[in-house]
Amino acid sequence: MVHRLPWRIVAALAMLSVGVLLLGACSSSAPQTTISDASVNNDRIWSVYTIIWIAAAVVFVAVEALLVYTIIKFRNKPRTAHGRPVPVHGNTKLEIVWTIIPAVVLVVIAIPTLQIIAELEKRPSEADNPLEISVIAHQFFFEFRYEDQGIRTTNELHIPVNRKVDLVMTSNDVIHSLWAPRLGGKVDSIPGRNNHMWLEAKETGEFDGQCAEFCGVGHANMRFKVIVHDEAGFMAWMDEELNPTPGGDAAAGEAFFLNGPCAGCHAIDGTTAAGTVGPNLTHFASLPQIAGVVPNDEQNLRAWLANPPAVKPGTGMPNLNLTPAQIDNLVAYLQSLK
Ligand code: HEC
Ligand SMILES: [Cu+2]
Repeated sequence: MVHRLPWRIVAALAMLSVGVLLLGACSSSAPQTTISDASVNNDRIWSVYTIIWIAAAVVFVAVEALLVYTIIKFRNKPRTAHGRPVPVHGNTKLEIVWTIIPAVVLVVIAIPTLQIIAELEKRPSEADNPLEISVIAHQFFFEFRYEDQGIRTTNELHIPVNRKVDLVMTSNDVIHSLWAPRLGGKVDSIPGRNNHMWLEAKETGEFDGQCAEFCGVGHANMRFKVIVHDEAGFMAWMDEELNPTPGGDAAAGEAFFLNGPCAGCHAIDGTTAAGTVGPNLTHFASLPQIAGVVPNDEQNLRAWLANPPAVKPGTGMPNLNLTPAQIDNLVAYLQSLK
């Protein structure tokens, strides 16, 4: 018997370290954690999570205590044992108790859960002064339209802090799902249907998000960012979108290319862009023509980016509804790809 002991210790240590590692993964600063209080809606979910966690911990301790007690109390005692254990059949009192306790636990969990589901499903009212944004999912990028303000963005959801954002979600093709784990979600975008979801960020900053519903070959690249601004920053952003300062920023263009829809279809060697639907753009600036139809100059590149099918009818590159600022940045970046 003694020779088994080290193995048990090793196994116990291994389980302990796995547990510690798993707990480490719960850090609320991880970029994709749902255990985050960066938004009001995640806070609400977290409050139910806490209740469930405590209930589970109590049940765990009680059951393990009973188990350990039983193992010790009814263990095989070689010196006193004479024959088999006494067979027992049923114990009505015990069975009633262990039916009622779980029922009570489930009710305790169900009440706040249902309350919070209802709260999260409810559309913000006028009194909340929500910012309404339409979300149109495409293979493989998200388009955000601020209809009242006349602004459109791709893969960048700019929102103000401490204000409810009312997202009206649909899809252009297949089912997608918008999910920014630290802020909340996820709700499906379904063609021909408007789904609703609200968010209220409590912190400014940048938050990662992605499509959470397998939607085709570009699914893994269907990422987006939520940029939460303070009140003044949000106004400044809107202002810049509506009246972009001329002259593009190549670094911003590159960031947009790699994180936006472009990388889903195009590859650029030496970067993470590895799409295969469209041409490889590693040396785009050295090409004589754009899409083989017009000379490769700045004006034509702007026209191409603004609306490819208008330059080359039937082309496989869709109109991505880029904003003037995005086009400026992309032109600066693409022209640096010699
Ligand atoms: C849905 C896939 C798709 C997406 C998304 C896409 N493209 Fe394209 N792109 C294509 C295809 C296909 C072509 C080839 C068009 C043709 O020749 O008819 C192309 C062509 C181009 C060309 C001309 C290349 C050449 O060799 O002449 C440029 C430049 C370009 N895309 C830039 C971009 C940028 C910048 C983005 C992101 C804003 C982007 N594309 C997003 C599919 C895509
Ligand atoms: Cu998707």
